[in-house]
Amino acid sequence: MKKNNLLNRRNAIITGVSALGSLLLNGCSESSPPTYGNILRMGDMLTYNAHRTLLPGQSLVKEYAHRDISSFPATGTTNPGDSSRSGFSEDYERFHRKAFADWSLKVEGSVKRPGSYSMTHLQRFPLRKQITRHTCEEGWTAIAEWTGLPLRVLLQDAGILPTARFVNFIAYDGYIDSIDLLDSFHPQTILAYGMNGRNLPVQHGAPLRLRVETQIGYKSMKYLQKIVVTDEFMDNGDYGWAWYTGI
Ligand SMILES: Nc1nc2c(c(=O)[nH]1)N[C@H]1C(S)=C(S)[C@@H](COP(=O)(O)O)O[C@H]1N2
Ligand SMILES: [Mo]
Repeated sequence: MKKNNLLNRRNAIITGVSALGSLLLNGCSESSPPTYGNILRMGDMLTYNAHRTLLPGQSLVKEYAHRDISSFPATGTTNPGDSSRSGFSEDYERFHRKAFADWSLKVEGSVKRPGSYSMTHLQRFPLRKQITRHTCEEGWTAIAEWTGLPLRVLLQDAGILPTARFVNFIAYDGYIDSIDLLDSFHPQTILAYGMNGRNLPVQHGAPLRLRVETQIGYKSMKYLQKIVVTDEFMDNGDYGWAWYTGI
């Protein structure tokens, strides 16, 4: 490693530590994951601690060029409107039949203005496009371009309360998960309605999915139904996987 790189790296770490310091002062970050203490979830501690100590909270993951876009498998639930498969939702089937025209995203919990956002409303916010690599815990990766609004923008529009600490996501197929505020306010954490320049396809989470680029693939929830902001951590078990899986 060249001396310059070393110095840059050292500076990045110093900046990171001081950024973390100011976040701690603001009560915005913690050095232990909320699953700390649960013997079965000890793995969270390793990645969470390392990330939160060494990386500036808002450091960006790598973004790619259009020529890097790859084929993209669909995994887990690929259509909650299919009654012959697990994760079936009658509501989803109804929205799907009308091309999601009357679908809306509910936002509840520790926000000043709980309510629903239609797709037209969501698409009026400033958008972000990013070409990123998705890493699935099954061992494959794929690159796509995502279009959506930063989660931060939605949380600020709903008026996130100062007591809030976690953002929970509920999907039509019954998937429930959460991320902390540092990841929620990360510039690349977006609510995506577009993939590779088209509307998000059903197998990839239509009409709206989460992209948490700082963590492994299963945190990027598809088929979003509702967002609930909470002051306390709710442990949904993550289907036996780690709650925090920083990459
Ligand atoms: N609602 C929901 N979200 C989900 C899943 C799922 O089954 N249901 N699978 C997760 C996993 S394990 C991965 S790797 C990605 C897969 O996204 P893709 O189908 O677009 O490749 O979505 C994640 N989000
Ligand atoms: Mo995955």
